[in-house]
Amino acid sequence: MPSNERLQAFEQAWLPQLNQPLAAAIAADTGDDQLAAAMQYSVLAGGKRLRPLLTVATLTTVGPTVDLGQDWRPIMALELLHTYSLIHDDLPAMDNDDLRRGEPTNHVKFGAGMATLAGDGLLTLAFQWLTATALPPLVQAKLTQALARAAGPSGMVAGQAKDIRSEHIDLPLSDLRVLHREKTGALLHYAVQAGLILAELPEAQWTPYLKFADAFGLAFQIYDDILDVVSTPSELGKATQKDAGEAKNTYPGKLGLEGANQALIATIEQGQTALATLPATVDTRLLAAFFSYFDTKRVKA
Ligand code: GRG
Repeated sequence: MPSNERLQAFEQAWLPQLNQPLAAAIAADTGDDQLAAAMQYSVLAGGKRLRPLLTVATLTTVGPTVDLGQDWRPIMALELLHTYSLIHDDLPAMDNDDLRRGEPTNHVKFGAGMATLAGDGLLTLAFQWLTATALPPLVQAKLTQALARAAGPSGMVAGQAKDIRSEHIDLPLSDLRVLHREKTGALLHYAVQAGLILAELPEAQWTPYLKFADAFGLAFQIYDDILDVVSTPSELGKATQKDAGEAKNTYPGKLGLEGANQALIATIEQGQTALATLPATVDTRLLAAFFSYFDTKRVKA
């Protein structure tokens, strides 16, 4: 089966299970109706659910059959946290964007104060959901530690701080890689790590999976930068051509579109090489299929 079809079949099998309980679960855990509405608005606005899908794919690859049962909330916690980061990133004090996931941004709809609180609520609820089920206490503790490290001041928040500070400053490519690793890569790293923790795979066996995750994360950001240049707002559901306008540091800005596409192809190859180092008994086709998300033909040579 071609990779893109494998990924589509996997998405079709899992998205309903991941999405269906979300609205009611957010409402059940939120003590204010307007706040719940603001939180639900962005979570239900139609994201790809790439991060929880990566967690389930890792679990499927490592473990036996996956039955989320009552335990889907620890997996969707990451989507809550990711959505918080988008809401806060869009705020007037940050990127000041009006369109996200094809809809008006949270602050356009609810005002900046309520949007800030919707983000705060989602960030906090993510940690509540990590520890809300009957998973073994050590698994809960490891998930909590790993998500805090990925999302907080040693990960995504640090990357966002660098991003804000480096506008109108020309960063060397090596610094840009660090920024991307923190801002975008850390949550994708965690997405795979969460699958390894949930599967209770011994840490000595984690390296190839995490190398795959880190290559996927860098490729994801390079592709996001490429799409900003080559797409229209209606294709992406958000503003485009923003990076150049704001003199942001990007791969296309530093290497040109073709150079960025070459870097994307090389990064995908690194991820595939990492998967190839896993024992032959591990079926890596599902994780490898995630690379079909990147259309390297968007940029004509
Ligand atoms: C506010 C602390 C804080 C951090 C914000 C996520 C983020 C950090 C900034 C968003 C800016 C950006 C364009 C990052 C590039 C990668 C990215 C996170 C894209 C959006 O993720 P997708 O494509 O979105 O998975 P959907 O809507 O499908 O979930």
